[in-house]
Amino acid sequence: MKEQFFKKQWFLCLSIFFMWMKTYFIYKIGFDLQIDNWLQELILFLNPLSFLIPVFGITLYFREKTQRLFLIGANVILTGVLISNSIFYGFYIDFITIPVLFQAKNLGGLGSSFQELFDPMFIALFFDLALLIWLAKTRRRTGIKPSPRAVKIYYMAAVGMTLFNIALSELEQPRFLTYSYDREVLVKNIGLYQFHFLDGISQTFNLTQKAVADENSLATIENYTNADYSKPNQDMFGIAKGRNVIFVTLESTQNFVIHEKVNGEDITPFMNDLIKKSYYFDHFYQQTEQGKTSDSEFIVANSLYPSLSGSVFFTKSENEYNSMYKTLAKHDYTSSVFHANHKKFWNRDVMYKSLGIDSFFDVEHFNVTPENSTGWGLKDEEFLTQSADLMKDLPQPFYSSLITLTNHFPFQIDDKDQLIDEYDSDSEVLNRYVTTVRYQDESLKHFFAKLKANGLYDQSVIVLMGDHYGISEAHNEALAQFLGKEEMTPYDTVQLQRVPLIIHIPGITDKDPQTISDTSGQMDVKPTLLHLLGIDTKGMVHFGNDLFSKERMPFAVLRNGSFITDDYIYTKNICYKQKTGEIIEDAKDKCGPFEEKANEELSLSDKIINGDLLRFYKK
Ligand code: GP9
Ligand code: MN
Repeated sequence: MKEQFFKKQWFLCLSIFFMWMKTYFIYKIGFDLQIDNWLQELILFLNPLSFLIPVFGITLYFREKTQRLFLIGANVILTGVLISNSIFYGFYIDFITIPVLFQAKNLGGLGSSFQELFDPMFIALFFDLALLIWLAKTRRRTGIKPSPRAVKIYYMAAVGMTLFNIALSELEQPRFLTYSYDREVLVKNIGLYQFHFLDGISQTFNLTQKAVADENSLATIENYTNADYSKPNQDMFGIAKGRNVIFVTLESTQNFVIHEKVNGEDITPFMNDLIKKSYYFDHFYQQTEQGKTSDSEFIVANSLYPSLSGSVFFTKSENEYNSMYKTLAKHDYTSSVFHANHKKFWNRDVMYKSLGIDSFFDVEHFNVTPENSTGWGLKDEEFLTQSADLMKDLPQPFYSSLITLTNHFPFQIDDKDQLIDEYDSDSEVLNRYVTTVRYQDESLKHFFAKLKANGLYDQSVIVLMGDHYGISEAHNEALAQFLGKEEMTPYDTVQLQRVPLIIHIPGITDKDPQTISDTSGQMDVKPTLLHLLGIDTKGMVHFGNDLFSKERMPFAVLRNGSFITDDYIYTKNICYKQKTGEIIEDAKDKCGPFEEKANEELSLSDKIINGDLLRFYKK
């Protein structure tokens, strides 16, 4: 009976086998999944089957010709899924989600590096397909339909396979499904195709959230945010009252470049010097996800977590928000963004309106020539200078956000702008990165000089913040060399999510500079700045806390569910000592309570965004 089944259904069995092997092959060569033991390897090896057996099994109900066509079609589609994920992973160290597909025009960085990322090995993924097509054409059909009993047994085996897969995963990593914020954990356990399937379900579920939400949905969240509010520190509250805010987002700038040298030369001499006259947060984490720069803008504006999939700028631009811009408007501030890219990039033109930003100076407002451009467009030096000119004519007080661009992958600058040597490692990307960071630093120096010259400097607070990482885990080997480590662990990867936050208040911070090492994150920027400007955030529905408040608990949650406190770092189901990276065995006691808080914040924030709950906020 069994043999008969395999004999009759040889085309189905072969299709499953080929696709299974191809999937495992891409798991191994296309992604860099951390596998710690044989059980994890076994799960990875088996998990494609719990998708392929049931889905390909549908064809047991088909006529043979349709069956062959379907299986060949499915092979083509799934091979496409494998290749596109592998290319995407090579660039973002992440898996494709449905919203990402709708922002395809933003995958600009991918375009320029497509050739680099296309592995000739991908061609091997088509050999089986050719063989299947040839077999389908040349081999006669057996012409016998499987008996209902055979189909039943087949599906029982399929269900058994899926349950076995989940049971093994639970055994290896208890409650892995509750860690659904981490895509790598999901793919490793339930499999790539199953992950896409779940992503589809969760996107659909999110869409229904708005319709079922009402005022009560917001009330429970307000209980949390009100209890989480930290009172401003009276010595700091309002110290910058009435000043302009000039907020510069430093593209792809990670904290590891600060106070660091290449060939004996500082990478960030200007910022190193500025830190001596500013408040500098050296344990400040970026909390962005797939929306990159747009996520960092979203976080700073709202103190809400960005979406797990895609960019909120695209998926939730129609929502109502109580952004910092809207609060500032109530205190007579005008707001503007300066960024020398097209206004539609990241859907900024639409989202900025929802956030209540008064004016957007996009690329059209700048004088851009081939001479003053590189990589992604207008060079930072020109961008900042021209922005300072435009800013001078704005009604004051203003909040201006400036987003730099030169230090963006692929990190290219002209020879004459290269002020230090490239780094020397196997990663061209990291080697060039230090030179574009150095260039950005020089541009900032000129920008400050310009602000002093045009009179804005003394009446402003100037904030510099890195938006997200620039060097991904794909360059771990070179990073380890750079940082003088043997290898990079998940603990190191979390530590690398630190970006600089520098708050410079002329006349104040130069007299009393501070380096603050409490754990903090981009979510904390909004309450911190508003309190410095003398605007209390009590009653606002947002997360994050004033970094100067004495009541604040040092804490930062990354969007994938990892979190950091002054004592611990929790990531990939491991609890580490924050200072030493030592693994803590009694993780449940130490990291457990914070894990609950981290997950609660992420889920409440998701509820606000998916339910568009701030439309019910009446204050
Ligand atoms: C593009 C700039 C860079 O306008 O913000 O975007 P990123 O790729 O870093 O999100
Ligand atoms: Mn960016």
